[in-house]
Amino acid sequence: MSKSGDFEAVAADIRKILHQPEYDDGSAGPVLVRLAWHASGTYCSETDTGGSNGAGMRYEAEGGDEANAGLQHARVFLEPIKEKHTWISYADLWTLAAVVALKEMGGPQIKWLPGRTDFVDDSKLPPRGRLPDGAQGADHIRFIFYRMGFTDQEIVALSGAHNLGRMHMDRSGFHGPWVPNGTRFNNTYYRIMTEYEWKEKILENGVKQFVYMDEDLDEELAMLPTDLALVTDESFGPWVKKYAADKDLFFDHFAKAFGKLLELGIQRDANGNITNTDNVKGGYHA
Ligand code: CCH
Repeated sequence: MSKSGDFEAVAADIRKILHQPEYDDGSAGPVLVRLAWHASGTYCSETDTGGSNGAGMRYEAEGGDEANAGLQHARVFLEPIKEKHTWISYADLWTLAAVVALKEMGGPQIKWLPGRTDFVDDSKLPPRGRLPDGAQGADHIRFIFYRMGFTDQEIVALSGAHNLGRMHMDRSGFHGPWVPNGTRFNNTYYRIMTEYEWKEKILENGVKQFVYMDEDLDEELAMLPTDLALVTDESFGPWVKKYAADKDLFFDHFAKAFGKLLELGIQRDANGNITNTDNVKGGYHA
């Protein structure tokens, strides 16, 4: 147990659970980043619903969305930390874990503010289907990310999180890592996206993705149709090229966009205190 509000103590314990030799490529980091993204990425700016506040993914209504398959692994990694630091909300823990993991994997420092609660406001619950479908193209990506209030540049920057981790057939239906070293944050994703010749492949489950293999690789690399849609799109494409050429620019833009993602749906006063979580009627606490 730590003193209430000692986020540094929580961050230190998050660092300790990142190394998971038995899991995937040995790191919990990528799936923790995805947990924070899926918690936040349900936001709709027009209706002010969804977002990380409330940590609704703990419950079937949101957690059962097929897009969230596999994210229970991330929540299980974090459970001992929640048990030790009981005062932190799940919503803060999930978002902080991503920020800590990104930094530990060599990524940029991302601005993070606490204050989310685990109060689930039924009127803010996102309907299913708010998260992107990797089988689609540029129009779909815009439809999903514009709803959250992101620009084309921010969409391309955020997509660079696919420098991390891998796809799992039993979770999403897709298979394989995007880059050879998916536990280090880098701009490799953009570089290989433009440099390599990606071939269409239909997996045994009928799912279409794109792959690349050569003799120096231990494993075939993979791209989603949505990933490659970024290269050919008139407005996304120039940002892919810029981030491929300039890692610092990518890190800077990624840090800003990811910080914005974690704040979707959260209103704060001048001191950074959240102003829209109190006095909500009709919800429930964890
Ligand atoms: Fe993603 N992502 N993502 N993604 N994603 C998957 C895995 C990760 C899409 C589809 C998929 C973002 C945007 C998109 C991560 C971070 C981000 C998988 C494989 C699919 C499919 C899941 C599995 O099988 O385990 C699509 C489509 C889009 C946009 O159009 C954004 C934005 C972020 C974060 C900023 C990370 C990290 C992973 C790896 C997870 C792991 O378990 O290794």
